[in-house]
Amino acid sequence: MGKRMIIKEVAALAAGIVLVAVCAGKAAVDEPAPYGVTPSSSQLQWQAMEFYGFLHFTVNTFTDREWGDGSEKESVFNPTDFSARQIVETARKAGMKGLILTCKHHDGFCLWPSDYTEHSVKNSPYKDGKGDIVREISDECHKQGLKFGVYLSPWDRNSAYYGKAEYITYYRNQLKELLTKYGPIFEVWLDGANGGTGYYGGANERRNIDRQTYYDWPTTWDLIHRLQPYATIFSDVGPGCRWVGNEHGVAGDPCWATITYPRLNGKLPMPGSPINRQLLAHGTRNGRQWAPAECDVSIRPGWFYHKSQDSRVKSAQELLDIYYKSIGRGGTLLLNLPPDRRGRIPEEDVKSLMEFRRLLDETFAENLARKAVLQASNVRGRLGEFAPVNMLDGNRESYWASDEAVTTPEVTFSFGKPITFNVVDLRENIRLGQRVDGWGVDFRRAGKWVEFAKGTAIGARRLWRGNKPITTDAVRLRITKAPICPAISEFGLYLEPPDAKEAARNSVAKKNAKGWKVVTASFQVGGNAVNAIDGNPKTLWHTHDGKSGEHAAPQYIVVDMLKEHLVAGFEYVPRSDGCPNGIVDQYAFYVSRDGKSWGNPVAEGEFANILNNPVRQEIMLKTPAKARFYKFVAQHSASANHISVAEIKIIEK
Ligand code: FUL
Repeated sequence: MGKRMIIKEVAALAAGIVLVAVCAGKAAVDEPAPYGVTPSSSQLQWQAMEFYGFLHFTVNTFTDREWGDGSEKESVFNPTDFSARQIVETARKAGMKGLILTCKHHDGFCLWPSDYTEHSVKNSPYKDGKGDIVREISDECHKQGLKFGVYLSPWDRNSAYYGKAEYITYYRNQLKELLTKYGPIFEVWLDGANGGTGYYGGANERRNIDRQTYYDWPTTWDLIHRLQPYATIFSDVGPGCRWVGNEHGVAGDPCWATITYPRLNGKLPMPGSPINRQLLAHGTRNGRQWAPAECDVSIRPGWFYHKSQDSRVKSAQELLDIYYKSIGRGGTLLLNLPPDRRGRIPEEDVKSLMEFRRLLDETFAENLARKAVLQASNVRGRLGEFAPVNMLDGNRESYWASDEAVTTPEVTFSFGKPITFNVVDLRENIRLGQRVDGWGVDFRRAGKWVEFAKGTAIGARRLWRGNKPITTDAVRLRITKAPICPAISEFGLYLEPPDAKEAARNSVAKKNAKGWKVVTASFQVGGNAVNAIDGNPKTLWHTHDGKSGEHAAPQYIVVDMLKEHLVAGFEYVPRSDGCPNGIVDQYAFYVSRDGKSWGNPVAEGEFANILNNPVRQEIMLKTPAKARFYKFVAQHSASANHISVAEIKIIEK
């Protein structure tokens, strides 16, 4: 069918509505056959939410930690001015369509009065033990029109059962409580962090489990499906949606909704198995499973509230950049808003979110493509069911499709008066699978086509953000590669307001003074220990040498600050090149006035969750100490048998 059909339409919205109406009765007849694996109806609903929030709130909020070890007393959980209304309202005003609450994080503390443990709100001072945070947040979500989801950490550092068979029953019992008492649940969030040291009912030991077999996940997934048939199950391996492979909220480019997981001993990998992060970020073209990416990120460096991070809330422009790299690459965006010790979203965070919302609203207020006259190289059907104007009606269901054999059709958008844009917005009708392998968008300059944007995957949504606004009288969309006819449901051209791209606010960085010296380091290659204090996070001190191989933790470095300083704390900056090797997750820190007598460490502990979220770690001393020398000991690395340090910085009083 090589015919070249020219269809002219004035793209008035009214025309779009008429065409959709026609399409409703007729679509099934000549609709293109679905391609490859396709989403379930709950996955489609989930995908349409696009943007929703995470609430990390528990004992950690009060102990200033990222991971509790399970020994926390219930009495520490004591929000002074908790307001589910303020939290949900903030999320709603930011444009979020749902909220997922950490009902139980790794420390095992339950935000609802579970019948199966004493380690919960019922033994906390909050509302004299009569409170139920899960109830308050879920009720408020339903009241304000947001969906509600639950995070129930499989790893429980409090439970004496953990590591034994009983724990699985305990875990499922808790899941049943959450899935039967709090209304509809849109997502169940199953974390991959698992096993290791913990309190475990007072045993204080390391418990390792076999991630493939211990949890018997398929039975738990069935339970979830039975109790909440519309809930999407999140984990690094789905089955509903997949982790994107990082905690920066950034999807790969391209990011396919389908994925083929490599088998482990002939079986599908289970949550927490080591899966190549690039595979998670990109998915697999024509993959076996529909498990689209969910991009999780916190508005602050940590997942829980820490006062010390009040000045490091992501700016509206930083959030916008994440939006384009997550939702704009076909994923969903799960943005964490950590309530503070009052039990409210802090003012700084609200301000940044509202500004972010304003920038988004201003950007997407008007689809300039609606002003165009459209010409398609090919249109499927005769009654306009699949006409290109369907791409302008804001409806994911209606779409432009070409005849069966036409896989590289084009549409030209001609404007009576020139328009100015810098953002392109594309969607496929994913109900029919992910069909497009290549696309391009051009604009016309002095009668010639100039390429503006191009890519491979489209999927649920593809946003392209140009650096400079383009003024033009015509734009062309080309589908350049597809195995079958495409089904494009939306096409938009938008102009961002000028302040959308302001330079991202710099977070306050502590600088090492020039001239400080490395006195000694336990191991270094060619003097590279100095890289830990050179102020350049791109250069590393690492204990991996081409000749002698890897040198495992513990490793230390001693630095002379040349004169006495009042040391209030220090920062460990992990490598940021995407490679996890050598990232330190346990440390000790010493100070000395003379470089000879050191005494006990002035700080010691874990950099919790650093592997998944490799951001700089700020550790404050209990009391500032006068010192000329400091010693940083990397006691354990989270990956590989050596250690790596981008920077160690001193925070002065
Ligand atoms: C991780 C956890 O270990 C973090 O603490 C946080 O909850 C993050 C969203 O998931 O795996």
